[in-house]
Amino acid sequence: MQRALVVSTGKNSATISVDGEQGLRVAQLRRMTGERFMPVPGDAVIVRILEDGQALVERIEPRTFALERRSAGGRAKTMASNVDLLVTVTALASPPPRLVTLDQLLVFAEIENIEAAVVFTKPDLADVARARALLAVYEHLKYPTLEINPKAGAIDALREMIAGRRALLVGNSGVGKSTIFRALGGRSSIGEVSRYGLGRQTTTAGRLYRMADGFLIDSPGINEFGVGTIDARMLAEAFREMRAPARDCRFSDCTHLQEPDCAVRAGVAEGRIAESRYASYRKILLQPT
Ligand SMILES: Nc1nc2c(ncn2[C@@H]2O[C@H](COP(=O)(O)OP(=O)(O)OP(=O)(O)O)[C@@H](O)[C@H]2O)c(=O)[nH]1
Ligand SMILES: [Mg+2]
Ligand SMILES: [Zn+2]
Repeated sequence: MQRALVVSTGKNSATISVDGEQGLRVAQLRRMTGERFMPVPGDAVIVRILEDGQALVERIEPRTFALERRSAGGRAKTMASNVDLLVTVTALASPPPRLVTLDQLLVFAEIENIEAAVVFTKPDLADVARARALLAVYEHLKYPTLEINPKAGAIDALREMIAGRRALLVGNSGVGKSTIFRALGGRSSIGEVSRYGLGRQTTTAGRLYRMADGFLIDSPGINEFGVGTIDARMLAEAFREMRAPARDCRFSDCTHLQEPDCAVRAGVAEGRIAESRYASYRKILLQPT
């Protein structure tokens, strides 16, 4: 029996990186009746290597953190496991930054108590002043924040940030996650044919790249990311800059939407809370689930 890391998964098989081995192997999954046995990238598995070289996944080690993504039908699908750093990726332009997605991911990280970093890409296509202002919002919130151009290979700061970590790249489609993944040494999965035509390559399945003392997972673009049903109190807790002011609202059950003497709205009006963050707060709170 040997330990391995799950790199990617197919229908009845998984591509794995066995501890101490250089290349990758394709391992068969054991069929288990009445039990879900579906590994995801990041899973640590125990494998049996048969005499003919075939590998068989025997079991999945208990997961620490698992990222779940809710589909339109509301069904949760596990995307990746054992991650300890959520690297949110947002393009400064092309596609234009969708800050609700970014803020939703940060809310998710706060609720799940997992570290998050904020990475902005495509500075070469963006307005410098706008980019500065946007970075400042997240730096101010004490999220590790970076601006990189992975297309030009400028990713050293990110390499440093994820050293020794088990990191997951997440963000909207087209923001540069796979470009980052490749620039750091990862190989994109084969058969990535764009659903959107025009020959654009879009990632359809997660894939892990094992690095010294850690790993990096590339994931498909998320276009909506539900954080599930969440009330105003919990949401304001998850917005770092609203936590303290929320305690000073006149009503203890203030939703910070329209109540009088709301300290959160006062913070927005006085410039202590970024308008874009407050707009995300409203959208997340009011979104239909
Ligand atoms: N100009 C510029 N282009 C970039 C930069 N980063 C990525 N790109 C380009 O953006 C396009 C999309 O990049 P991908 O890495 O495929 O994006 P992705 O986030 O993996 O997209 P999905 O797999 O669909 O989720 C590619 O054509 C990249 O070359 C950047 O910093 N500047
Ligand atoms: Mg991709
Ligand atoms: Zn309030």
